[in-house]
Amino acid sequence: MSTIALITGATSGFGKALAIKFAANHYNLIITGRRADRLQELKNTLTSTYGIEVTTLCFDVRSRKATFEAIEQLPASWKAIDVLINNAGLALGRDYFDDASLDDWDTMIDTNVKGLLYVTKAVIPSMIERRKGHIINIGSTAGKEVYEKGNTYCATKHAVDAVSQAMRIDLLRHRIKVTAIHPGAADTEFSTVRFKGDEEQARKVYEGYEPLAAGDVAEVVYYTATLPPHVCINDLEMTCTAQASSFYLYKEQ
Ligand code: NDP
Ligand code: 8X3
Repeated sequence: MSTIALITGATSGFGKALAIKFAANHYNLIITGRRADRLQELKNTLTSTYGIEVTTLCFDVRSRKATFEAIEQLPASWKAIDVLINNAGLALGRDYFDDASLDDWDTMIDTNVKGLLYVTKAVIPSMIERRKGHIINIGSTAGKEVYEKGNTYCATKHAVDAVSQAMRIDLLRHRIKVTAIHPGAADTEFSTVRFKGDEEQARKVYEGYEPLAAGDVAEVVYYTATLPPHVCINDLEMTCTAQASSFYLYKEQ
């Protein structure tokens, strides 16, 4: 079997673009998400366009049980995952700390932090056994700097940054690479989810400048995944040219 990548959150945005990029380069893929119809549609497209093999796993990364069950029931040949891309995640709300919703906080923490930990813990035994593997965590510029009304989303992405550093140290002895990629503003379904379906508010986030596209992030992730075995990009922040950091975004009037 050729190289296998598992991509979480492949039903949209970065995850979908990553699936297309890796499929175009002949990886066999395990694609995950909660929306079964989108997973099936993507599987059909990838198998017919690129002639690769695709397995879909439909589960919620917030559920420890569902996550471990989904990965444990994979046939042995599919368990030999070479590249794990922890991409599933979300922001919910953009509110002052005192106004923000506790439910939104729970969902972000459970998805962005605990979900990433569960998926990784379920996948790594076969990497450890084979002394080979690459974990790529999708963080954010929000994981490097906190911004107003970003409170808990920023905290979850700071956690992704810290966990990536910790994994890199603890998995050294197993020869597993750990890369954290921190994108800035990118036009995906991210803001529609954040603003709970308010398309107008979501659209405003990307007005007046050219944001990153999902494909830009996929290119960079693919580059980090295809370096020689002795080379690892540990930490990489990327933004569109109009953005310097979480604070500085130049919008044309
Ligand atoms: P999208 O909303 O387009 O995609 C998010 C993906 O995550 C979907 O495939 C969704 O699948 C999946 N997902 C969300 N919650 C869960 C869950 N509980 N269980 C399983 N899958 C889940 O957003 P992006 O592509 O932009 O976001 C991808 C990652 O990139 C996120 O971690 C985000 O925080 C990060 N990021 C985004 C930036 C941006 O500006 N867009 C910038 C920096 C980082 P489904 O709904 O089918 O479950
Ligand atoms: C998404 C980028 O700036 O909306 O992680 O937090 S931002």
